[in-house]
Amino acid sequence: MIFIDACFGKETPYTPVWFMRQAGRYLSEYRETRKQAGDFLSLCKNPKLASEVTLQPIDILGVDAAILFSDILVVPMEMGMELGFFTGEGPKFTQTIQSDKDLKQLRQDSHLSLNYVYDTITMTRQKLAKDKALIGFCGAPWTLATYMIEGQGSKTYNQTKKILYSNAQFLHNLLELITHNLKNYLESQIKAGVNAVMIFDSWAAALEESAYLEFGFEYCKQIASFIKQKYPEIPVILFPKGISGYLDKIDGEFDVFGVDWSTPLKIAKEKLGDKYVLQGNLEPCRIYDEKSMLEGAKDILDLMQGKRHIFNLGHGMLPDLPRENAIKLVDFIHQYRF
Ligand code: 1CP
Repeated sequence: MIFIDACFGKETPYTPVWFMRQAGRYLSEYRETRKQAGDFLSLCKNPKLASEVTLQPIDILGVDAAILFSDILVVPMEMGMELGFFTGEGPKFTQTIQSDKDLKQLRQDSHLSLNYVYDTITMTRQKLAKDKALIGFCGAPWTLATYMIEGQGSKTYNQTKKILYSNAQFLHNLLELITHNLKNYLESQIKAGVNAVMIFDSWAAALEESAYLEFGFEYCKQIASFIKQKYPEIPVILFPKGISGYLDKIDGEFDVFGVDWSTPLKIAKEKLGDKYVLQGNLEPCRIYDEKSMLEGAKDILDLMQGKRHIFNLGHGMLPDLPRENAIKLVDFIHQYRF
């Protein structure tokens, strides 16, 4: 698999490419399958339909890897938190985690209730071409903790940060519990058939450097080490979004560093390019305009020269991006010669 070879820094005939959130509302096929499922959570819990959606970008765009269709929030949900997805508002938990009593009620073994995810993986791996990789994923402990404490997405993360600065031990206890759940969850995904795993720390930039290293990145590293020690053949990708100010502090046992669009790729290459394969980092909004998109892609490819690089966006596809351009982008990357 070209994608897996690239994750380990091996030479490949072309730069492999996939897009974060490549399955989603910008595809009419996705909207149709979601309608069939009823709603977003029912789609996640229906292995046959979730597998269909996972495969759509492979057929439509021709990307080199599929990413499991699910959501990072199924883990807190199966730890015992009631979750709803509301149109226009996004995900919301009915209760939030505020006290030791709340913490005690959370399950340690949520991975035993996520069979719908593993069934989606097995079904998808059976249908996926042998040269295409299947990526499994989870949210990072810090990013999940923000949803569990705030109850929903947040602009300021003030409740989570209030706890961080006034009751650090409580936050560490929660992060440890989430980390424990995620290790077992990713291991179960690997046993079900994923070829690589990715940890999304989407809200890393909410924290100052010292706080992120202690409450965020440390737990990503623990999960990565756990996976690498047991499954050295499975690449681990970390995506801590928005931490370009202290890339020199990044270390740990993982294979690929996901570069977000706000980080100049040149700087990521200088600071991390020898230690990790880099994945990224086209600004997704460039896809609105073909010329801007191809210019941005060319700059990235010319900088990386087809070495130790996986092409991706610097964050997820947006619901109104034109699919025709996304198809052209994949072609452009596959045709590019250095
Ligand atoms: O159909 C819909 O309207 C629901 C939109 C949607 C989709 C398509 C949500 C709700 N989740 C997903 C799928 C999803 N989520 C994937 C599928 C695989 C793929 O990439 O194609 C993945 C990997 C995620 C991961 C995810 N969910 C993240 C981390 C990645 C990122 O984009 O930063 C986060 C933060 C979430 C939470 C979430 N789920 C959905 C929404 C709208 C949100 C964000 C809420 C917020 O703004 O806080």
